[in-house]
Amino acid sequence: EKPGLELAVVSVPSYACQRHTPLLHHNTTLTDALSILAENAELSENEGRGVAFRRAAALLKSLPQEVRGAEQLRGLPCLGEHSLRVIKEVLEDGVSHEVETTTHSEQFKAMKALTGIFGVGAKTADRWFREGIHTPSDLQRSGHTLNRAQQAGLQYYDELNLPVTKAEAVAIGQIVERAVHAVLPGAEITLIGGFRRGKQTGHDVDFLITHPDEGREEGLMPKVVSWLEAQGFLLYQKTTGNSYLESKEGPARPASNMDRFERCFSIFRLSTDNEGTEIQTGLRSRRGLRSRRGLRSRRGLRSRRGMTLVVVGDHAQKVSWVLGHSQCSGPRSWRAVRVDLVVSPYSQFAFALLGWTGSKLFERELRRWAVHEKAMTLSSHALYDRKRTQYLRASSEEEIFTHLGLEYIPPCDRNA
Ligand code: DCP
Ligand code: MG
Repeated sequence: EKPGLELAVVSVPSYACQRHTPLLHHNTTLTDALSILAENAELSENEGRGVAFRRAAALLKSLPQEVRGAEQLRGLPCLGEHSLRVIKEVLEDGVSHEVETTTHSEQFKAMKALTGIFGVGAKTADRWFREGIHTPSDLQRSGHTLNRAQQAGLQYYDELNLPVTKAEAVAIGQIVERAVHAVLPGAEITLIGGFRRGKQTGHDVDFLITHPDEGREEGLMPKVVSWLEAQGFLLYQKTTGNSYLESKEGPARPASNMDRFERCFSIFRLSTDNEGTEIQTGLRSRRGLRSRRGLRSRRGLRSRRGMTLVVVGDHAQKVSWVLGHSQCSGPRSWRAVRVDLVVSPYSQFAFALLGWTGSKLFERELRRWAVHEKAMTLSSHALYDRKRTQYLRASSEEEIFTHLGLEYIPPCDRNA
């Protein structure tokens, strides 16, 4: 026994939605290992296994200090046999054999590369992998017929796999706001997803749109999309209508986790050449590059045909431009960014906000808590009390937590 190393944790609740989980925590070596195994399970469509690893990782993220020995884990929930084995291995040897094997496996690498294409899920990627397609280039050469989303995903592959910065998210937010206010003044736009939880980067930018006068938001998305398209802001978009009312989804069975809001999956063309937009990204304007010529070598910028390597401060980004048939040969003045837009009626706004802030595991745990501990069903549209056979209204996230008998957890502590 090493005195003083015992975690000062009397009891840790077992649902992630009962805990505060900050973005920065003390056990990243362990959670990185577990996340790889979770990812591998999800890519192999073993959802149960994936969730088990995610829950174990989330538990470690919520601990107030670093775990240094397995004895400190005694009595903690969410740590299954397999996760414990991996944790012990990492604590003792610094690495887990299973994690090493996974990261080096051809299948894992290929599945990650292929599902990294926008519009490609695990099922499709697995089918291609079995045909010998391991990379986006293999796919391009294969001559497979791709849908519109996948074509865009392949075309902008490198850029869409660059993290989106907070500054870029803010710049996109300004464009979305202009678009929404041009077609519906008074509408409200909220940044949701990982950025609302305080993340500094994301794989996309998510926005929730609503209007205080219920009903005014109906049919809003096609108008917003038309405005954005006319202004040249969209490289790709697919809009799906609101199907909540037609879904006849009884309160007892909110069939899937997918909600039924009017939604737009898109790829934005974000200008990095705009004098008015201060974008703190590695991608600088052409004019900016020229005037900063003196800084070139210091910042480590090198240009080759079709390839730009930009290193700004500690934020190094490798960008291989997919110039395609474009006539321009210099560095491009815009980048592609994945953006999700969701429209919610005002009366469902609090539920939509809670459901779209994440993290995915936090959401899953909220729904599990509701069903198993409270006999309620929670979705991004509503909360239904099965015992009282009625819907419970809420105009804020705080009220929903209260209905669920949970302590309020702010967005920055939902990073489970
Ligand atoms: N969400 C969900 N279930 C889905 C889709 C979304 O619970 N099927 C919620 C949880 C997510 C949020 O919506 O946190 C946004 O989804 P993202 O995939 O964009 O995830 P994040 O924004 O959290 O992370 P990232 O930084 O990768 O974009
Ligand atoms: Mg997101």
